[in-house]
Amino acid sequence: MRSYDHKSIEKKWQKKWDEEGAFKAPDDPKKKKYYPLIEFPYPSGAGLHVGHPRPYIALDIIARKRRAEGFNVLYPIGWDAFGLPTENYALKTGKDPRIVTKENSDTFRRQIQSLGISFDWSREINTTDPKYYKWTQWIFLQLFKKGLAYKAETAINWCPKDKIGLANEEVVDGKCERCGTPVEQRLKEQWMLKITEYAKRLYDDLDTVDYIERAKVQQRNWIGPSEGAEIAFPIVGSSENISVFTTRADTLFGATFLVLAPEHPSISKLPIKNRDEVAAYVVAAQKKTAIERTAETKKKTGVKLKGVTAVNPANKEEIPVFIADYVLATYGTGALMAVPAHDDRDYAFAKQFDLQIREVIIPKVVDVHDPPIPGKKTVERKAVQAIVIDPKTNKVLCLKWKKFPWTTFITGGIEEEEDPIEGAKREILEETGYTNVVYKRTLGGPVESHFYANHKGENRKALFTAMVFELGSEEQNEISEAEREKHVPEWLTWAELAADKNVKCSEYDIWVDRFFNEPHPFTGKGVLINSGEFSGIESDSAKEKITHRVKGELKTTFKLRDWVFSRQRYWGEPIPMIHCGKCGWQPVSEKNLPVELPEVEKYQPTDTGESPLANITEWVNTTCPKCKGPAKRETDVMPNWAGSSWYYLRYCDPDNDAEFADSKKLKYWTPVDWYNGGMEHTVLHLLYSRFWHKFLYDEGLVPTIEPYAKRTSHGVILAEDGKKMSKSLGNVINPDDIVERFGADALRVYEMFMGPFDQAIAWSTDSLVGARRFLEKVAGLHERVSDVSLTPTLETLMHQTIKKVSEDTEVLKMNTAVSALMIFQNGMSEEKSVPKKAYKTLLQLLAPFAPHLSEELWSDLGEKSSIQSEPWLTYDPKKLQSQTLTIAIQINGKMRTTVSVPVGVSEGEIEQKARELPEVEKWLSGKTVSKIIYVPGRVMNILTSS
Ligand code: ANZ
Ligand code: ZN
Repeated sequence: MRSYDHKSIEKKWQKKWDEEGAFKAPDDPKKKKYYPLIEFPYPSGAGLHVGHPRPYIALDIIARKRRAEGFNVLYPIGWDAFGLPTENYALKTGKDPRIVTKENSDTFRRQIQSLGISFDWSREINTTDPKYYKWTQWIFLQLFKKGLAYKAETAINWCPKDKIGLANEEVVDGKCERCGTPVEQRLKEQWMLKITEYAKRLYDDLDTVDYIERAKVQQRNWIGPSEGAEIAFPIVGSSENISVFTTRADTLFGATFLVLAPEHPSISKLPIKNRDEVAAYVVAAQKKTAIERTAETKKKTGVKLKGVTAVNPANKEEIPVFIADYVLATYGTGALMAVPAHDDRDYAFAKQFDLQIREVIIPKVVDVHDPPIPGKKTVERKAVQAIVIDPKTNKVLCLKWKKFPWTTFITGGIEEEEDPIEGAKREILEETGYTNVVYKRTLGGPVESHFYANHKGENRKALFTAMVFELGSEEQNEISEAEREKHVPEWLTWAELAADKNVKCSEYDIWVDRFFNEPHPFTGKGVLINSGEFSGIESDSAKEKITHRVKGELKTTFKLRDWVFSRQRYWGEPIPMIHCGKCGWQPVSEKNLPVELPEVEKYQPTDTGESPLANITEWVNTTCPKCKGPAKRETDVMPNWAGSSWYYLRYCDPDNDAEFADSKKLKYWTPVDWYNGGMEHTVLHLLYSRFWHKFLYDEGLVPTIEPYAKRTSHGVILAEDGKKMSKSLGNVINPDDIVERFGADALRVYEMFMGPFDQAIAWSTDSLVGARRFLEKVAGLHERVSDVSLTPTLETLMHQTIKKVSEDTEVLKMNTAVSALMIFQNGMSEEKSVPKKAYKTLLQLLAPFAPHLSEELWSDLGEKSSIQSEPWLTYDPKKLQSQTLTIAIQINGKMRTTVSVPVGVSEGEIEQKARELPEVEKWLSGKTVSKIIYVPGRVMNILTSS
């Protein structure tokens, strides 16, 4: 092979692979299987862009490597073809979405096939094919039959432009993910899927799978378990109870009012006197999104329910009840007990409405330097800390201790009956001599402080209160001898105090915060006060005890919401349900599946927000499956997440018309061993399909509890300008042009080499040229291949390369794997004759990356079978260490330095290497080398004249 004619090579091998069915995955349970999966694409009208294949190529490398390792590999692809862009295109052009989908997927197929990816095309699927969506509908019916699909009027996110209901996940910063229009709230009857029923398992079972950590973290946060309790508050003069969800049952004694979501179902049943005012507020609240309603910064609004009083079950106090939009109907019980002393939003609300704020938790601090010593007795004390400020200088009066390296505020115990202000003044006088200080304020409630009192040999549990005083005059008494021996007073600025490492006061941060900031709630855990028999207990243990006392129930609530499964659009799977006036919602009989999407004239959603299907009366009107009376079909369709929730199962048995997939085939092929996809799908598709899979598992229809054993994610490829590639920006790179000019292999190698696989990176056609040159060099070596044996250096390099490529590809470090191949190629280029063994190794390691060229060069070597059928290479660990020698370098007989060189290098090379060393350069500068004496493998002595 002389020149590298990528066009003919690539065409030739693609044809051959296709004819031989090289990548067909036989259902052969005797063989060990491997199932890599990429997220099947949405075939858009724009065609493939160079970002699409990045994951396809990466997992193609894995797929090809696995085949070489002896696995039976299923690497499938298909089309996730329902969705808005096609529908919007149909809307604009009047073209049937079926035809548009066919054209687009034909283009995608041609483009992907030109890249030589080893997909098993015989298993291609298309979610818009009635033979496929028959089973999507069938799974929906199973969900319905198990009570996991239900219709509910819910406030949904509504995009007024797209005229479509959006799932929470499709709303980004309060705007429609597709078009950026601000989202409104609308009440709409929707099919919902009860994904919340699986919340705990979806959360817990993440421990059983090998997902990229950030995907796990995102799913965990999205599912968002919150451990707390449900506690009932009776309503005075009514049989209603208002149940609240709280994560802080320890604060129950501080619950001074209740707040209900405006949509709370009890509102209609409560004896409310101001109904009109309440109704008006409810209407206004429903227009807002959840994000707007719960924003911390927002001014609180709400309405008091006049005539309604609740009873705090802990202390039997009667407390008022409000509705406010910061409480969400869909979280917890849709009602909360407000504890303004310890919750920011409740605090803001209480300030706004002038409601009672009662502190029930105080902070607890433990001295880090002198923590309590277990076994020592604990003495409880009340104490004050006085923060004395000199208003002229703004300095703080502190004590510098003599026997300890401490700086403290003025501190002292106070007696039970003593007035704390007087006690503090007494301490100031005793310790500093200042006689004239003026009390200013107390810095919030006390803090419980635990430490070991060194001087007394006992543990202390002190209830500290901090007070601020101002120096009235400089007048100062003599300080007693005893006090002077302990410490001396000193004025410090706040900055000096902050920089002082010896501040011996565990409460310091709390006092500083309260000194400088507005009063605000303490939201941390701590010790209970004002809580009857529970006072003195710590938050964590109080939660359970108080819940128990008031007959509440410990409960875990999840942030995850049920999945809005209806779309009032056309291009989706019809929801196979029929509504009968007499029998209610009835499932379409399974034998009548699929409910095919009828052809329509216009794809415009109706102005009432109903699906275009609602206009086709001959389709809508049908008979009730139960009573055979007249009934109407559901006109909503499924969201574009439906078909992708189970597609990986269909690949196992794509043509089955009797079941969604044969159970033996599923048992053999599933779970997916390695699934790569975009991070943007983590809480959508990835979570949804885990939910469907678990449901199917419960039905005994799939063999594993999780669909995907492993999940990785790729970074997107940006345009050359660093922006997202998009048709509207005109910066899309079409792989067709690249394949035409440089070849699929160059594209493949470049996409793997361009940067770390998991990071976003900008395309660069210039850099692609480098990948192409590398392949040309590999091809160029061919004419120098001969049966010579390996040099020790090349042998070491060969084993190192096998190791590096094998290991790096497994963790998707494709860029460093390619660079190892480049180093190996470079190592060979230095040899006069290229040893055949090394060259074959290079081709085999390169084959998953650049399969066409590797096949070509392989067969040029006279090999009869495909390079694909060669087993994956292994390295010899003993041959990894490069055989290097250390040569001592002398100058005029004096040892100056050493050089390391591979075994077998020539004297000239050693000399050249030595001369490049700075130490040697220094000694030789201005001199002429007269002679070199080389003792092979040991010493080189450089002699100079003059
Ligand atoms: C009393 C309390 C006291 C609370 C306190 C917090 C601090 P997470 O952690 O996110 O699960 N809450 C309960 N239901 C709500 C709803 N439907 N809409 C808005 N807020 C709601 O939040 C749980 C806390 O959020 C609950 O605990 C409740 O306020 C509030 F010092 O109860 B808490
Ligand atoms: Zn009926």
